[in-house]
Amino acid sequence: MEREDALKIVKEQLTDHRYRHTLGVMETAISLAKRYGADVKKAELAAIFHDYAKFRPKDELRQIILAQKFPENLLDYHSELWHAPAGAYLVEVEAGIKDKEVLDAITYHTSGRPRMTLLEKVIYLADYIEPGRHFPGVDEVRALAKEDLDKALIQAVKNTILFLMKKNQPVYPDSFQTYNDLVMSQED
Ligand code: DGI
Ligand code: FE
Ligand code: FE
Repeated sequence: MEREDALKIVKEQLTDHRYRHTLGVMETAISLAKRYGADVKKAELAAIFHDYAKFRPKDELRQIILAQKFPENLLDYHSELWHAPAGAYLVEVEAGIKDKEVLDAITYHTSGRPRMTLLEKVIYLADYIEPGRHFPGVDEVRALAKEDLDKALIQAVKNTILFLMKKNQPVYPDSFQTYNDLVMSQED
C-alpha cells in the first residue's frame, strides 16, 4: 500500500493530535530503518498504522483480544495496552494489511516482547522518540538512538517501567521480560 493511501485510511481513525504523532513516528521510523538496515517500506507502513485502534471503544478492543486469542492476561492490565494487538487485527481486517512482520510490529509496539525483531525495535523506539514527544529523559534516548538501537531501546523500556512504578501502577509482565531480554543480550 502506498503512503498516501495508508495515511488517508488512518487519518479517519485519529484525532488531529494523534495523526501528527503518527506522522512523527513515520518519519522517525524511516530514518531509524535506514540507519539500522530495517525494511524502510515496512517501517513506514507499520508506523502509519501503529495507533490505528487508539480511539476504538474499550469493549471492542476487549472482545477482539478474547476472540483472536491474544494473551488474556492483557485484560488484567492497563487498557492502554489493548490498542496494540487489537489494532494489528483491525488493520488486517479493515485495511487489508497482510504482512506478518508489519502486523507484529503493531502488535508489540506498546509492551515489546522478548526477542524483538529489528522492525519491532524500530517501531517501538520511533513511537517513543518522535519529535512530538516531550517526556523526561526522551532526549537521552534520542541521543542513544543515533549510536546504538538496543541501548536506546533499553532506556526507553526502563523509563516506561519506572514511570508506571512511580505512579504505583501495575506493569505488564511482557514489559519486564522485554527489559530483561535486552539487558541480558548486551555483550559487555
Ligand atoms: O499509543 P501511544 O500513546 O503513542 O504509546 P504506547 O502505545 O507506547 O502506549 C503507552 C502507554 O501505555 C503509556 O501511557 C503507558 C501505558 N502502559 C500501561 N501499562 C503499561 C504501559 N506501557 C508499557 N510499555 N507497559 C505496561 O505495562
Ligand atoms: Fe500506541
Ligand atoms: Fe503511538
